[in-house]
Amino acid sequence: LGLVNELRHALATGTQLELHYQGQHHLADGALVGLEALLRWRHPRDGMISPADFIPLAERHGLMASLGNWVIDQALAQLARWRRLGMPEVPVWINVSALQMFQGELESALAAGLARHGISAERLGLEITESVLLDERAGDIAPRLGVLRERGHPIAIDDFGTGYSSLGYLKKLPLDKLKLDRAFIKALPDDRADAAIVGAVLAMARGLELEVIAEGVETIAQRDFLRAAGCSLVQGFLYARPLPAERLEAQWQEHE
Ligand code: G
Ligand code: G
Ligand code: MN
Ligand code: NA
Repeated sequence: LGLVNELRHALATGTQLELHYQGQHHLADGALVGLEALLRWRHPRDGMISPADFIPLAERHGLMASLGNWVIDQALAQLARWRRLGMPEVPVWINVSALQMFQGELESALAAGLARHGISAERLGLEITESVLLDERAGDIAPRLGVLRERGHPIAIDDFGTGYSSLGYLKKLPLDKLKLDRAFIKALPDDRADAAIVGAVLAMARGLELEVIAEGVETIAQRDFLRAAGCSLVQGFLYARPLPAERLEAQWQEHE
């Protein structure tokens, strides 16, 4: 129970939690088109704890709604600050957990946050992990995502290709983007199966008029394969690592 109470404390004070931001780029010219917000817990004793470790804990102990609301508020506060500083006005994308989706407070938390910080919904994208669609409650998701998208939020399916869900949902859900999971990118360009899968996903996405972001792009060879295959957007260490807001600001100021 120690770690849970420490997470409660971190949430109550807000001081140990941070969002880091990773660029999403146009493959053609490297231009920044978006930022993914990635949650970090800077634990005073244990150092950085990955969200992969503490999000399940938050979910088990009923803390996910407040953690999710903290992320929403923090991302919107950051967008407001960047606007004041005259920084690039690209959308920030937050990750939305299954529990946040099913608990049903997401819509009101988003609306309240946008109003509080004076940010329009177009600036806050929502990444929904594909595994959410496996849940038996997933039937309710399409109309709810429809409402959020009508309000202006861009919507992406995250970890695409790993959720073992039926492709039928691509027809039913209101989506803007597919984020192709980095498991498929890792062994490119040599792995023929991965190359075939990536090519097929890109062809399908063109037909469905969805943009694809390839995740986890680390090498020039991967980038060149993706460019030749017609992928338009990329995210990964080759372009940028997730960085604290201050580091990004410093980079932007250097490039001015
Ligand atoms: O940042 P990192 O690459 O270690 O992320 C690990 C996992 O945690 C990823 O699956 C990512 O989607 C998830 N994650 C990161 N930040 C958040 C967040 O704010 N909310 C949720 N629900 N998941 C997040
Ligand atoms: O599940 P989701 O796609 O939200 O997870 C994003 C995770 O991927 C984050 O933990 C982020 O740090 C990580 N990540 C981002 N770019 C790369 C990359 O190029 N290589 C690897 N190995 N991980 C990456
Ligand atoms: Mn993501
Ligand atoms: Na992903």
